[in-house]
Amino acid sequence: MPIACSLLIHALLSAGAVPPPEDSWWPSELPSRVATPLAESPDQHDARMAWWRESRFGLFIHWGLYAIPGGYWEGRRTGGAEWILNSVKIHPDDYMPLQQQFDPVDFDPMKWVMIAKNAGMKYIVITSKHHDGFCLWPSELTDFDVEGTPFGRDILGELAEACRNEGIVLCLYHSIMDWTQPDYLPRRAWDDRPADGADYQRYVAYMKGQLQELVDRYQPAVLWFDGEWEGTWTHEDGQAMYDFVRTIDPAVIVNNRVDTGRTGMAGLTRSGGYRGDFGTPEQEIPATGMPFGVDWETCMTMNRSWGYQSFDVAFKPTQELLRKLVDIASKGGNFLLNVGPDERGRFPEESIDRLAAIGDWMQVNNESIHGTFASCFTDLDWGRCTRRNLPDGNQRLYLHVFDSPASDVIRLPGILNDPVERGAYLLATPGAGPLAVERAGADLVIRLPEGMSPGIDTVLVLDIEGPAIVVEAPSIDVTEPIFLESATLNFSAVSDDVEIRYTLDGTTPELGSANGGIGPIEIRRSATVMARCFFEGSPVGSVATAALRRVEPLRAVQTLTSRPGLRWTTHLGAFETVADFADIKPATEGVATSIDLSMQPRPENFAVRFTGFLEAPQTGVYRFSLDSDDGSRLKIGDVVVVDNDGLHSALEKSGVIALEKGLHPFRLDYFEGTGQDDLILKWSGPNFELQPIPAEALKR
Ligand code: FHN
Repeated sequence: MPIACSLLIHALLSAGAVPPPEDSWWPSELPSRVATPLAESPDQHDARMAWWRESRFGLFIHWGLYAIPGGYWEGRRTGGAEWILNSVKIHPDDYMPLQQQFDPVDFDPMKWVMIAKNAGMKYIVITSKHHDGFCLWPSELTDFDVEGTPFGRDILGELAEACRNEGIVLCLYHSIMDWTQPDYLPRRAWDDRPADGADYQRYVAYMKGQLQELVDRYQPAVLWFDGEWEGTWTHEDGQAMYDFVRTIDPAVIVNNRVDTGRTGMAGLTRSGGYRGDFGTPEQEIPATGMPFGVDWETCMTMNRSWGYQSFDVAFKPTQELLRKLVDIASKGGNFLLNVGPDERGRFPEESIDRLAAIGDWMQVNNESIHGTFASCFTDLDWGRCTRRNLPDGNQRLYLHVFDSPASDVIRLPGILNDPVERGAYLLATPGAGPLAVERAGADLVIRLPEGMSPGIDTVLVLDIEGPAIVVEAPSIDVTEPIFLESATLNFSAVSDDVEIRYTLDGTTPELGSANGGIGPIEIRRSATVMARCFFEGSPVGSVATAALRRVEPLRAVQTLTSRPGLRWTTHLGAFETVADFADIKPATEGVATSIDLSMQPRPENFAVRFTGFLEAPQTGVYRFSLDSDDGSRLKIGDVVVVDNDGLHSALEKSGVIALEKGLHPFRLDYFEGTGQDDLILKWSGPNFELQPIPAEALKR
């Protein structure tokens, strides 16, 4: 490198102006959106998702007619924000005239975009249409849109232009549920508009027509669906909608609320072919990172409301919001932080202040967020870690120090990589000279600058040789936690440079304990297995535990005869647990050779009970996976094998039981409250993987 150039780089470094890593774009141009085929390969999928993964941070905007009442109705403070039509039970004929009051004279799209950009946000998701059905763009398909307001301007069009000018990516939220569109079903209970002429598939066609308008006019990079939970929207509708939008725009990214596979507010996507390119945890952050390759984005309000409510002043402090951003990025997710503009088109001052403060931090530290991926550590007691790969094959760790550790050092537990010779430095002042990095067994220890007070989050940078190798608890590989005659154990760790030691009596493994690295271990008695890694003679990482029980199989029952199929009964009522319908007379009954909801008597507030026998094809250990919305419970004989009871959105639980070959009394109770309904029961057993229970195994 010519001297002059190296001096320039040195000057930049010492001035704290660290050139961003090569693989980041910001802020000069929009990212390249990659069009891929519907049946895309993993590499094609990665190419389509790249800009979104790189972004890590976006602005959510909930704005519409509901900003006018802002949580008040007929002079009363009702709350409800964007849900006010529903929560105050307002008839559409009384709600829709708000259209004539919509005149946000202070709407300034460039101001909105610059607030987002200066906060370090890379995309904006705005509600093109929320549940009330009002459209923020001039639609050819309805008069219930912005064109029919005193304001009249194309809000989405103006925002799209401001985004393009500033290198911010425009994305659109679009609600499937629509409380005012005449073909949408179900009607709200207080909505007495006749439903007999309503045609739900005509509504789906209307929705597709509007999505075509939005794609053609504004080219949203993400379609953020919502309101998928009412029973009228099916998995088939969701699959078709995903395919439709990915066909009209092969580069578009679609969230998992387009389909019906979202696991409630936890937001992740159930297995089984449910569509969606990323999961959507809402108002919560997953406790740990996700398996590699699972994309997700937490959406969250700054206060308690998505839509504007003047009295909702419970804004989260800047430190809390910023640390959520860092926590999410350290788990490999995106953060979609919401603002609800008021009826004049203004962001609340509290929102502006917090975004500006976050922007001050991002101005210095944005490379520790943009383009990074999840931490290599499960748990750090002083903060979080994000990282990126470097062109030379090394890895850059960004160490986010939230709280000053007592001893002025931070410990990186179990990391076997050596630091590159440069050592560690403060991202904010890279030229201030390296920080001492020492190896302490399997840990690296970094000495913090004297008296450093981390404030909201102080970022240290440490480059390590090669991809991170971090030793944590070994994994104890065993098929099931119960066994009949014997069980086979295998132990594994992330590196061959560590030894694995284990015990079977629940005591903590020592260096002299049994060696877990010499192949499968067979046990024939119940055991509490504990395993730990050792590096250069010292323990490293946490202890792994597995309780394994030897059991006797449940005896099969002898019956004189059995016929194919389970008996089912349905029961009507608003239940909260499966016990609630135990004594309610059946409304209908019949026989089923598969477990599904084809017999459901109505979309909501019903229960189904399946009774009969389950035929175990051979003696062995069986696992049952029960996925339901709402509650369910599976009993075999007198054993509750899976208890998935209660009012909840889609949730999967599983349980194991040892069965003798033959027939076993079987009872599955399920109830549905309101919204989405699902009941999926699968089993696995000796020599077969998880699958639906075949008809030949269901008797009565
Ligand atoms: O009902 C909506 C709500 O109004 C808001 O849009 C949130 C944001 O994700 N989504 C639904 C509630 O889960």
